[in-house]
Amino acid sequence: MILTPLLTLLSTTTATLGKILYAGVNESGGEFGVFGVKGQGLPGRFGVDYAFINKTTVDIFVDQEKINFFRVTFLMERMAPLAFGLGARFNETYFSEYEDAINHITLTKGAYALIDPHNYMRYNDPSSQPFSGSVIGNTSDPTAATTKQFGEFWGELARRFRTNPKVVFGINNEPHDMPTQLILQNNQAAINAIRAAGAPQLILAPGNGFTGGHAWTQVTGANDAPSSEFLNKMVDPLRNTAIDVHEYLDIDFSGSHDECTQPGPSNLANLTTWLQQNHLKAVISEFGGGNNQNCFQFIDDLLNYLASNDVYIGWSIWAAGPIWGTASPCCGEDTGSLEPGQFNDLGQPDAFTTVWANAVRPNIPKNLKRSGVSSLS
Ligand SMILES: *[C@@H]1O[C@H](CO)[C@@H](O)[C@H](O)[C@H]1NC(C)=O
Ligand SMILES: *[C@@H]1O[C@H](CO)[C@@H](O)[C@H](O)[C@H]1NC(C)=O
Ligand SMILES: *[C@@H]1O[C@H](CO)[C@@H](O)[C@H](O)[C@H]1NC(C)=O
Ligand SMILES: *[C@@H]1O[C@H](CO)[C@@H](O)[C@H](O)[C@H]1NC(C)=O
Ligand SMILES: CC(=O)N[C@H]1CO[C@H](CO)[C@@H](O)[C@@H]1O
Repeated sequence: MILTPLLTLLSTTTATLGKILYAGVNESGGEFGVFGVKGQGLPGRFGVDYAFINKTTVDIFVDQEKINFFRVTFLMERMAPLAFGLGARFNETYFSEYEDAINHITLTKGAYALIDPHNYMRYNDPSSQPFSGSVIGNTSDPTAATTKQFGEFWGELARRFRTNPKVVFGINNEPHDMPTQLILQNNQAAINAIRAAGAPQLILAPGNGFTGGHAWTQVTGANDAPSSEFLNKMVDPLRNTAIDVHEYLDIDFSGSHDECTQPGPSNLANLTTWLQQNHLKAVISEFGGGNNQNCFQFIDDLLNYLASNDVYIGWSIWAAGPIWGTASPCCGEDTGSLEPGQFNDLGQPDAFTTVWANAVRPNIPKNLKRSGVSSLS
């Protein structure tokens, strides 16, 4: 019924589209306000502890910058409260606040929105992310949510968005320090549930090691198998799933240093080969760099590399969002967030005026995907 028209759209590709289909920015804030003490900020106050977007700045990004892609973070412990457990029962207040943000981006502005449960594939204690909380599907941990529950959660989320062609489903933010096979299982449960809900949109699936592109073919954590050994085994009946990759350009790939020293192109080379060999595509949904010429060059190099390699279909830089204040989501106190109209910790204009203007804006493709169901092509 609903599936049929969307599927019809899915099969119509437009010849004039560029190779990079999606380009944009992270909208971070929906996961804020829980850090420190266990239970802090749950459920939290909208507009105080957490917020999703500032509609005015989304409008600036779409109308003036012509981007078409926003990754919008939220916290699973708020969407599926601990009192209910992970699953299909949502906090309707939080959901409607989130839906309002997604609808503004997609229905009002016509851009694509990547739905991002910002949970590191963990659930039940976000107070010390990325390390707190039980790993989803850990059968040795009686307090852990199960893979089945994770599927139920995704089935419900997908059901609620299945008629909106402009959403993209991001399975989870940055899994790490867990068996790579379990990431595959959880990803597969999400894919199955999304498709069973009748939702045909693009899905982005993460790997291990904070889904770092540079480490795709490497052991991560204590001794977790490389993402490359398992992430080519996912099955999507609609063949509309891509790999979700994060790639920072500083010394330890964390995005916490001012200086860029890790070149994107050479660090992504093995991932690129793996994607080609496995006929897969990827979106770099997080990257970033500081407010300095060296980083501008590194970002420029990265975005040029993505543009010139077929396997990459999109990117979103970390991060804008309504409640960063002067805090720097990336790369030093002189950077600040990418939110238009704000200031950095030194009281100077934030990264929208510096990093975005120097390194991102010149790389925004003109022929981004503007219509149709989110897809690989
Ligand atoms: C749902 O979220 C709202 C807004 O944050 C909050 O006031 C309410 O207590 C939450 N309900 C549950 C069951 O968590
Ligand atoms: C799974 O749970 C067990 C028991 O709590 C714990 O020892 C183990 O570290 C957990 N595994 C992961 C990947 O977190
Ligand atoms: C890329 O693959 C080669 C060959 O397997 C390996 O020697 C090298 O360490 C890998 N590079 C990275 C960054 O993982
Ligand atoms: C939203 O963004 C606009 C434009 O930068 C700014 O003037 C306004 O203060 C912001 N609103 C909030 C609530 O931050
Ligand atoms: C630079 C930066 O803030 N990177 C962060 C990107 O988001 C993930 C998830 O919140 C963090 O782990 C990174 O530190």
